[in-house]
Amino acid sequence: MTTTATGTTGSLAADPVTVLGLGDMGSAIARAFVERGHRTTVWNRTASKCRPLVEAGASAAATPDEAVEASRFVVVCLLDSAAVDEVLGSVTSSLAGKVLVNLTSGSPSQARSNERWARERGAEYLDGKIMGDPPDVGTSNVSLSFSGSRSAFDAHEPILRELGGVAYHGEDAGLAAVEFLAQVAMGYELLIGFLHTLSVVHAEGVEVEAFAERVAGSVAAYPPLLTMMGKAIGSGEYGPDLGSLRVQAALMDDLISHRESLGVEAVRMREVKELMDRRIADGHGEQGFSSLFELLAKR
Ligand code: FVH
Repeated sequence: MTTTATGTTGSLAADPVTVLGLGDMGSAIARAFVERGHRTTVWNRTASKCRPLVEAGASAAATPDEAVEASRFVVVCLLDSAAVDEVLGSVTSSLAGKVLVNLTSGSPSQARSNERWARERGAEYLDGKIMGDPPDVGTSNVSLSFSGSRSAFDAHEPILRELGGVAYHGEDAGLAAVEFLAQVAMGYELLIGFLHTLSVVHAEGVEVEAFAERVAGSVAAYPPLLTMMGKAIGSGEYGPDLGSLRVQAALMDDLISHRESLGVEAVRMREVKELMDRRIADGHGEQGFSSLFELLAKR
């Protein structure tokens, strides 16, 4: 039995949509669809989370089946892949001809198995990954990466764009997750390096906040370097970006011994030095930092 606060059948203006999962992100997505005039059906394990959306004009379904039956365009936004498996696994009604858009974070292999699952049931599958905060859904501060069915993406790109900026990464359903996990990892790689560096500054009694301000200024120079290194890796031509490895390696010993003299972790700097030494030993001492990629990448 589906209910709506307004007693009407919802706004008929735009395509009907279904949203499974009304956590912080799922609720923001459902609200964006309601506000843009979609006849929106929602379902959530904890049913009370449907109330604010029903008050906004959505219809609440009592079961995932009922929610799936309500629309051809079905969005899933749950905590993790285990929750997706559980909820989709409980669906018995036909998915034939439907478009399943999974916006739950997860791995490329999970996305590929979801795509197989959906295709075996006659549904088109789009895997989407969200970068951004729930309050920003519907603005360009949220970016969504998609992969999977090209025809589904092309057909439904306008509705996907109602959630934020979108990018399509290819028919391989795992590619959006590749992009997402890499972007998230990039953040952690950068920020853990920053925290390690702050621990050195702190150990020397330098004011961390002021140093962070200075770094915020100096890292502004990095974006062009990142693109340049990408190009170098693409072409295999490694110029002396950041200077030659031979010169950089000489500095690393001081950097490591300084940290160790302060009792601060040096494991990451040791990794960098070890890679530099190997690349120099291989005869590439005049190349730059990007050439270390040759030691990291699985060729
Ligand atoms: N929130 C954010 O800032 C980030 C931004 C980037 C993308 N993430 C991803 O979005 C997915 C949903 O995250 P969320 O923030 O909505 O998460 P919660 O508010 O914790 O809601 C979780 C929903 O999942 C339901 N759920 C959990 N386990 C199960 C299960 N076994 N069976 C059915 N539903 C399940 C939960 O239901 P309930 O607890 O309300 O009953 C919520 O609907 C996520 O992948 C982020 O990585 C968000």
